[in-house]
Amino acid sequence: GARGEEEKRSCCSQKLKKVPQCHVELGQLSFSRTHNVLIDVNEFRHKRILKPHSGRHVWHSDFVKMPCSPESLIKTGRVTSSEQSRWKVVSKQLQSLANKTTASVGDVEKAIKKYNPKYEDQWSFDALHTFVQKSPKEEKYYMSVFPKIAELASSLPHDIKKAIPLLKKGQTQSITLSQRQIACLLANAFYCTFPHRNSPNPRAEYHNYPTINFNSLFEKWSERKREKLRALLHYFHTVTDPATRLNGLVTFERRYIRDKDMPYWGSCKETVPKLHVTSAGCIEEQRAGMLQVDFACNMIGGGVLGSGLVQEEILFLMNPELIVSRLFTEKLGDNECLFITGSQQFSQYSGYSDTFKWEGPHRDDFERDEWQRLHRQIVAMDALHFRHQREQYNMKQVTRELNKAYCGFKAGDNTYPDFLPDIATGNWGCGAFNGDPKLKALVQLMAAARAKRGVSFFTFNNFILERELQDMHHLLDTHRTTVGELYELLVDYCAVIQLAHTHADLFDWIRNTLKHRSQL
Ligand code: AR6
Repeated sequence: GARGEEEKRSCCSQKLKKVPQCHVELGQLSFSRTHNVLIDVNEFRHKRILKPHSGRHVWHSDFVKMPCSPESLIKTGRVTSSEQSRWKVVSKQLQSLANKTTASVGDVEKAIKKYNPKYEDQWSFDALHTFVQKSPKEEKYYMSVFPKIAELASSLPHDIKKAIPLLKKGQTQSITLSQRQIACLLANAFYCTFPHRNSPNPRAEYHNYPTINFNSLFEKWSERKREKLRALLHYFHTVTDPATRLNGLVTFERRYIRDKDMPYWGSCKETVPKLHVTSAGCIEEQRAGMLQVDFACNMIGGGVLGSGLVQEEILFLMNPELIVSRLFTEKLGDNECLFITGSQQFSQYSGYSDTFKWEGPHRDDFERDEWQRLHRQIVAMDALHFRHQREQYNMKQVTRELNKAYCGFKAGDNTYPDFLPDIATGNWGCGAFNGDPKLKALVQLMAAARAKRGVSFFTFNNFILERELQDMHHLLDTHRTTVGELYELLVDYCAVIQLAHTHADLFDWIRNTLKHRSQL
């Protein structure tokens, strides 16, 4: 029957590679020029203890400016301009919240505005107010979790004892920190303590970084905000519960490839990689153990702290530790991606966008690697945002997307592709960013072929695309079409589209062209 046919099609590919079966054993966790570890590596090696590494905070443009840095000052007094230590003011507010058993949203707002006096009239907390007011009885824990978040935030000087480097443009750099440290940083984000991060001015010091303070989450009530707050408060509720053991590490790695090290696509000899296509399920549910693609914004996390609620934002809400990347990841350039290894999933959801709902806690049962990181690897890669569909049929744009995907799929230095898991992806760049799903699917297949990795492709309930992609893959496979030949086909196709008044479908066009050529 149809189902049998379907299964034959989807199982015809060889088995997909996944971690932990497919994994290169890691060397000892260690610090290097390009790898900053925020815990004490000796304690970790010998006793498996996650203790903050001692060092010092640095007030410098290469590092995150911390609210507990002695250099961080706050203006007090409206008339006379006297200054005092920011952390003194902040920790006083946090401590007095932490001493309560319950705190109202009014208390939270008042505290936050005390050390953000500039935004007293600008920041609204209406969403947080409405959220708590309207929350059902069984979720009334919110008022008691605010003090706990404050307590967690106030331990910042004990949890982070050295400077956190910024992951800047044009560099390959990584940061490893403990889940506890991430929780503490996120608690500070919740309480909007990070200095220099609030100015919307395009010339502001951090204009090239995503926002990190949560104030934008607390304003402009909507159903979306309700579900976001449910997910995030659940995270804080869990991590502040004494019964929870946060005993892992997470690594954030920015990878950059120079233009001259990018493949010369027109002469690549690889043929299409193995491919598994399905319209059922989604990346994160079905493909545990594979490299999961985050359909990212160049400002990592996109609208997670605002009103955005599509693939990336949902991923970040389910795995809130990802949000801390916004603290230190500069806007991604064309040849770079961010890899996150070890983040934990805390929640489950249903729906998408306006129908998105937080569905309760998730027990993460992933195994851990030698560095005590959960075996979950995510790569954030940002596609181009096309205002008009036509813009994308242009080899400059196509090549940019090929390079970006290649950067996301390529094995890191000193790693053999054989030991890497395959890639779980789908309609990258084809929702909010307006891309053509067929063109983007080919681009990703070409990049994966070059990186020598298989692909598991989720069409997200698109049955037609599922079938068409399987057929196209089959065609390219039988013709032994190489990546270079495909690239040349795209060159021709773009030329046709630029000239034509009507839109020829990419797959139809390739099919006809290949057929025509084989008849010559
Ligand atoms: N698994 C598989 N496929 C999915 C999933 C999933 N979990 N979720 C969505 N899709 P979109 P973009 C499919 O619009 O176009 C964010 O604000 C679904 O078909 O999230 O790259 C970012 O921060 C959907 O239409 O990605 C960026 O700013 C398609 O993938 C921006 O959106 C694209 O999902 C990126 O937009």
